[in-house]
Amino acid sequence: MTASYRTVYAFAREMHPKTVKHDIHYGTAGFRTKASNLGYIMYRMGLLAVLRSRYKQGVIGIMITASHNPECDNGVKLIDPHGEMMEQSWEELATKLANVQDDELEATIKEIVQKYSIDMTVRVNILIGKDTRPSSPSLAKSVVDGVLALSGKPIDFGIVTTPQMHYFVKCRNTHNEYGIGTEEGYYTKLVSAFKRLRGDKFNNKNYVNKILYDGANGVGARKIKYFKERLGDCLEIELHNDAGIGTGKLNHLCGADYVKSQQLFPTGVPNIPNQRCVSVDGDADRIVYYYNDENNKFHLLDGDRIATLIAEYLKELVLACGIDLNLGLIQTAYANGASTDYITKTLKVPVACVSTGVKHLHHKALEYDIGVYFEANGHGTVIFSKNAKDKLNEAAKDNKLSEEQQQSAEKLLALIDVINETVGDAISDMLLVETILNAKGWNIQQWEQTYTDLPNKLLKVTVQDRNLLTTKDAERMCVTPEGLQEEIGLIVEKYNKGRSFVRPSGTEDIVRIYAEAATHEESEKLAAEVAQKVYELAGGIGAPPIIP
Ligand code: 16G
Ligand code: MG
Repeated sequence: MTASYRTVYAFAREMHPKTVKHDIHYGTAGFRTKASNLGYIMYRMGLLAVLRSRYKQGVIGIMITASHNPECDNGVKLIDPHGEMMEQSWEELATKLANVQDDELEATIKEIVQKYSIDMTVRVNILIGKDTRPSSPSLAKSVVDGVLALSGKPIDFGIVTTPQMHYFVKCRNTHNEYGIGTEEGYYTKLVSAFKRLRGDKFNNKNYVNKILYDGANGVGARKIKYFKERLGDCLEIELHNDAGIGTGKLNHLCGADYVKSQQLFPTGVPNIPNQRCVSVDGDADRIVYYYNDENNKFHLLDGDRIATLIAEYLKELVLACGIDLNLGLIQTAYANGASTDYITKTLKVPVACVSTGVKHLHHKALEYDIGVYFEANGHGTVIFSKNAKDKLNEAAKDNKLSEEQQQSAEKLLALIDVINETVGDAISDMLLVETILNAKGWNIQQWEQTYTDLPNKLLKVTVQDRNLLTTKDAERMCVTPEGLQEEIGLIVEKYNKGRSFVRPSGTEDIVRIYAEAATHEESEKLAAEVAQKVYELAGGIGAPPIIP
């Protein structure tokens, strides 16, 4: 025991010394910064994963990725046994372990072991995955050293998408009840459910069985090839932005985050009028749909659109089954006001608003029999409770029910298998959307016509210290700096259908501003006015924002 603790320090000192003086925090989605600063953090997260795994008596996952960030960044997050993000109470431990001096590592570990009464003799497996960033292989090596230093067993899954990692972890911990915990098992589960749902009926009415896919030059481009092989004619996927390791510009002028935040068509995808396109992000856990019309006008169908499409379809199927299941939709303050209106007033599905970050949405969604959650940026999934699954399984076999009822239950069961319930999964979400569009016989315009988005604008302001800005009410209200919320209120009042909020980013040293209003010009002006106030009252640095 003592020996392994000594290894911890020796490994740190000799191979993974702390190289950054300032503290770094476990943020919204783990640690994320310049890849060159992450070696020792990776090593320490390897250590933490072993502690967490022994404490939870389950397999823990580690994903190395910086998602939609530039290629020179990287990051790391831990995945808990059910395949969800690591419990929040351990984020503090992660931050502490990341920031202590090398010679304090042993003592910090001992403290954690004591506090949580961790049995350090338990054998544990840690699953490790990484995205396509050139820095990922060496960072993975540092993670492995951390796992070995505390006598855990690292299992390397190589290059995988973030949602694949979440899936693998859940499979291992459910002894493959959730699915087979290999890449092959993942493809087989999703593709066979998709084929079951599609049957031999496609090109249903206006549905066109072809999609252009922007892989963001990342892991999403690699993995879609395995889907293409298996899907065959069932869904024609034309792949673009598929650069190999280190050769393409990951997320540069392409990918889901670029398309959503810039509201622009990506480079590298052919511009064909009215052609349905999708972009995924650098670790393939986000997806957005879009097209250019015949006048070359860009139309975006983001996470809110996907959420409403899914919620509507699920509601129809649940009604057709005649089973009493409660369905809820979870959004964040970024959700377009028009989508929230449509969901509550037209679909009559209850909506909850929570803080930004997948863990908050996921957590809330667990309160429903069927919880649909999506961030506007395209990250989201659906979770089905055990109660829902049990009832559907019964209904599918219940001969007292009508044929239509039984078939609807069967459809819902197949949908569950297309969905990656552990976390938002771009490719799984795409298969789900394609299933629904095909079932409805809709083209992308028909989907878009369900409601009209309010024009909106995202801005950011660099500030001295983003922690000075605090919020409440699911980030919709600003608490400090004093007076800022009142000022925002006064500005918003001037705009027709105006809404705006500000929040400190959890991943960058900036404050984000969101604004929506009746017209494009108004939304831009509103965002800029609010940005100016943030700059003034929250310690903006650099050039002040300009009103258009
Ligand atoms: C991370 C979050 C995402 C959130 C985004 C906000 C996860 C897996 N990802 O990418 O959900 O929308 O951060 O970024 O939780 P921000 O705090 O910089 O605005
Ligand atoms: Mg991502």
